[in-house]
Amino acid sequence: MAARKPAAKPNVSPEELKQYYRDMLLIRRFEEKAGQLYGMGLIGGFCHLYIGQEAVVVGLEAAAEEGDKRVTSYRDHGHMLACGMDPNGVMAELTGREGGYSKGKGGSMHMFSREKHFYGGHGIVGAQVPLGAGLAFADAYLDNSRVTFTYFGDGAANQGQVYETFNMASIWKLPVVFVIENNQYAMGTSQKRSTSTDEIYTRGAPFGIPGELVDGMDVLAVKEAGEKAVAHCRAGKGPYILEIKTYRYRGHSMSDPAKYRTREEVQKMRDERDPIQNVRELLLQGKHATEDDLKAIDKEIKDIVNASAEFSKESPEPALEELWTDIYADEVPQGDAVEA
Ligand SMILES: Cc1ncc(C[n+]2csc(CCOP(=O)(O)OP(=O)(O)O)c2C)c(N)n1
Ligand SMILES: [Mg+2]
Repeated sequence: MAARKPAAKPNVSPEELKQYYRDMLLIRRFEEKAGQLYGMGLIGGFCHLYIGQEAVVVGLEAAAEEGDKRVTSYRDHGHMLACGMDPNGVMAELTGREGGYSKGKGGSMHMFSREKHFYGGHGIVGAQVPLGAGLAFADAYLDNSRVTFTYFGDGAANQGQVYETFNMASIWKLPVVFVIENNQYAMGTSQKRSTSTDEIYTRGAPFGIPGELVDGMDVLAVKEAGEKAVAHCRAGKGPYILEIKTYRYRGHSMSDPAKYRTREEVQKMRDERDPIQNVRELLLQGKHATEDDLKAIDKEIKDIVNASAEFSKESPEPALEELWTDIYADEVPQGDAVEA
C-alpha cells in the first residue's frame, strides 16, 4: 500500500475533527447499509450512493450557519444526513415506507426538509442549479445574509442552464455557492472525454464569478474553502464557485457494472486518499483520540444505521389514500371561502 499523505496541520479543534470523523462515517455506513437493502430488494428504483465523496458535504456543512440552504442532485443521501436530517426518515423513504420524509411516496431522489432547509434531491441533471439561484434570490430580496449551497456534478457542469444561471446570479449578486462535485465521471463518461477543460472552476470567469479548485478528499481543505466562499457571499459580493475534486468508489447507481474504469484505479483512491481514513490518522497522530475512542464512535454510528434499517423495515407501506395528499402546496379545505 502506498504511503498516505495526511492533510496539513488541522486548523480546527480536536472536538471538531472528531465531529467530522463521525459525520463522514455516518454517511459511509448509511450508504453501505442502503446498498445492502437495495441488494435484498427492499429499495426499488434507482439508488445513487455517495461513498468516497463524504468530505465534500461534511466540510461545507462545517462552513454553514443556521438558516443556510442546500439543494443537490439525485446523489443526495449524504447531503441530507450532513445537514442533520433524521437517518430513520431518510432510510424509510428509500424503502418506500410511511415513516419516510415523503411518506414513502418519493424515494431516494425526492426528499425535502423545511426545518433543515434542504430543497432536494433532483433527478434531472442540472435542474437544481437554477433552483438554487432562485433560493438565493429570495434571501437577497429578504436581505437576511443567508447563503445557498447549490451542488452539481462535473457532468452537469456541461449543461446550458448552468451558464444562464451563472449570468443571472452574477448580475443580481446572489448569495449562492456553486459547488461542482467533480467525481471525475458522469455515468460512464470520464471528465476527459466530455469536458473541454480540466479546470471547470474557471468557467465562471466570463460571468465575473470567482472560483477555485479544492481537494475534496480532505475535509479540512473543503471547510476552509467553504468558509472563504460563504464570507464572499455574505459580504454581498455575489456568487462563488468551488470545484471540489472527489471520487465515487461505487458505480454511478446500483445497476452500474463500472466497466469504464479499472478496479486498480478505485483501489488506489481508497488506499491513498480516503477522506475518513485521513481524519482517522490525524486524530491518532495528534493523540486527540485512541483506537478505543474511535471504536466507540464506530459502534455509535453502526447502532444509528442499524436502527434506521430496522425502522425502515417496520414502518408500513403508505396507505392508498396517500395518493391524494401532498399534491398542492396549500390545500383549501372543502367548503371554506377563499379570500381574494
Ligand atoms: C437532463 C438529463 N440528462 C441526462 C440524464 C441521465 N443522467 C443521469 S445522471 C447523469 C450523469 C451526471 O453526472 P454528474 O453531473 O457528473 O453527477 P454524478 O452522477 O457524477 O454525481 C446522466 C447523464 C438525466 N437524469 N437528466
Ligand atoms: Mg460526476
